[in-house]
Amino acid sequence: MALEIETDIELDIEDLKDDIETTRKTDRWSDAPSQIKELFHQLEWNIIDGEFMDTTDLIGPNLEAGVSARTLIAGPMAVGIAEVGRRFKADEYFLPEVMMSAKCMHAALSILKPLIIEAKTEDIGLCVIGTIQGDLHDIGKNIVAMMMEAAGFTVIDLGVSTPPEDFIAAIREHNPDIVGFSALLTTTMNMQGETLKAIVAEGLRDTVKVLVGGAPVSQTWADKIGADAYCADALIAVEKAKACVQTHKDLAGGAPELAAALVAMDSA
Ligand code: B12
Repeated sequence: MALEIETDIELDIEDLKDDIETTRKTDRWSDAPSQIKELFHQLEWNIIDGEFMDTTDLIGPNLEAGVSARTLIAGPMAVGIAEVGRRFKADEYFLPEVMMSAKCMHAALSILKPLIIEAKTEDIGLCVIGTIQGDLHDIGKNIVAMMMEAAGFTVIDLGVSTPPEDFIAAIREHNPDIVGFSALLTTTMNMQGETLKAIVAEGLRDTVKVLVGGAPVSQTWADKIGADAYCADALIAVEKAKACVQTHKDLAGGAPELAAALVAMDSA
């Protein structure tokens, strides 16, 4: 049984700088053995520094130490890329640095993906996910897709810049329980609404539960466009997706009771 370490950490972007600089003092991974803490720190910093080769080299020792792929993704990898986001926002990093860190995330995720799929023991539902048209950001979407796989969903990933018609074709072909839209730009988040309108126009709305996410997205936005749920991160996405196919499986996509029940999970 692979080691699962508590990764439900507060990623307050404003506090992250102090937190990263005093990382050993804050002891983020308090329930991890010391050897694993060191491996986590190295992985986190290699992503921040965009050290592509070293990042991939660090995955093996972490796995050999017994850490699960899921813990690595939701833990040190998520913290590392969040710090990159903070540096970009603060003009400490520019696009080349961000692209190096993104490359590290992609390489690490592609090593971990087969392990996540292999470890899957149940099939609880089907999820179609994609980054919305015009948007090329896919790190967060990939993390959500992998966490959903790890939780027992079969995931059909439509990739980046996905036009509404591709979502519709995938719904017709795969009959998913869940459809997920990712948007990272204020200029593309509107396409979440447009894609949802297209799903409604095709008469498919009540057959799917629609989850939305991405940095500029919020609960207010999800309410405005009529999505079933906003998910702030991959762990919340998994919890809400599971609720959609288990506790609330009899509620149709678009039902106000479903949206209310999923919002209530945020304060539970
Ligand atoms: C990495 C990055 C890039 C990389 C993308 C690499 C890749 N393959 O993804 C590169 C360098 C290519 C890039 C390009 C650009 N970027 Co950029 N980028 C970022 C950065 C630094 C990090 C994003 C990221 O990966 N975060 C880490 C992941 C794990 O977090 P996340 O995406 O939020 O995902 C989590 C949740 O949101 C949620 N979630 C996400 N998707 C979904 C989907 C579903 C269904 C659910 C349920 C949940 C969910 O779960 C995820 C996991 O926990 C952000 C800064 C930021 N703070 O977000 C800027 C940022 C998004 N980029 C920005 C900009 C402006 C751009 C460019 C326009 C820059 C340019 N001048 O060219 C281009 C746009 C290209 C395009 N057309 O899409 C701005 C957007 C500002 C705005 N208001 O719109 C940001 C916010 C930076 C900033 N502060 O200015 N970028």
